[in-house]
Amino acid sequence: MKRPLLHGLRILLALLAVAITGAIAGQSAELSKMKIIFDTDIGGDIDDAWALGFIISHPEFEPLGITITDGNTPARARIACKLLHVTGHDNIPVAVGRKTNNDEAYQFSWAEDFQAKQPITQPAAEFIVETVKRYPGQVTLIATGPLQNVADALRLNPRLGDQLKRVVLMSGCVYGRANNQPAIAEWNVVSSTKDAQVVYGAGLPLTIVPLDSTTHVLLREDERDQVRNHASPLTHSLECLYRLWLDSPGSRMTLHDQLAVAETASPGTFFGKKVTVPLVVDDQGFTRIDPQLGKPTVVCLEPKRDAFMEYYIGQLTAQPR
Ligand SMILES: [Ca+2]
Repeated sequence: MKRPLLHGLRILLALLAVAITGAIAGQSAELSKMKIIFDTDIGGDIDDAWALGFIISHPEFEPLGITITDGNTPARARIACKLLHVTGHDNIPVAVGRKTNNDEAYQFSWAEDFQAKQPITQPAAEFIVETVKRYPGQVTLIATGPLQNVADALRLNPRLGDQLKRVVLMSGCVYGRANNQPAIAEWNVVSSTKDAQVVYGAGLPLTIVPLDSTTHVLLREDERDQVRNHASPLTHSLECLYRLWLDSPGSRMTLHDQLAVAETASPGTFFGKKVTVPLVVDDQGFTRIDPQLGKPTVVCLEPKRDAFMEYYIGQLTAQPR
């Protein structure tokens, strides 16, 4: 073989080796990511949008899809679609759950004319069932809204829990809230109590982040400034939605849903205490300990506020401007 030809062949082989190594490395990085489905009532309280921002900016998550629950689900879905589109995540599908009313919320105006990314036609519950089946034992479901979609998925497949890696809910109130306030029937439970009863009673690998924890974690103005001043497409969108949500200048976001995302990303890291107790949802929407009827549920307590906030804001502001 002539020398130049041999040299060329060597270069070609070296390039091929680099390409193969890169592909394997890329594939194993993808394999090691945490597969998640995020079920959300985005567009009501502000924490859902900021939780979705957390999810798409987190390098260790592989979001398989976003499912939209409760109330005016098509309008909520437009917000999720727009947030994904403007941040370059058109590849993440959005599936819409059943519409339970025609409510309007100020945040809906942010995306009311948005068309560039559309939800998929498959309903949310079917999407959950099929996606979990495709990756048995690998998917973590994070749900931060009323539980219609998760309950509907369980109605379609009562054995769903056997295929799920983990379910993390922002949900419930077990012992009481911040500032020694008593336990209440928490919104995500009481808005759709029968669905919550299905989910809590299904024997899922269930962890909840309840009001006991979340009511301790409010956004400070300097922390909002940090996010706003980063001025990326993501943080700009989150600030726009925040302004639409504000009903008075003194309002502050409670980071309910983001704490559930943080617990998913790094189990236990941001809570001083986790207990496993037998929980039921009663007919009034309270999450109560019931040793006879309750299913074992991990409850996250004593949030480490500052460590969590540093981690959270660090993720939101790590995105390119
Ligand atoms: Ca929510």
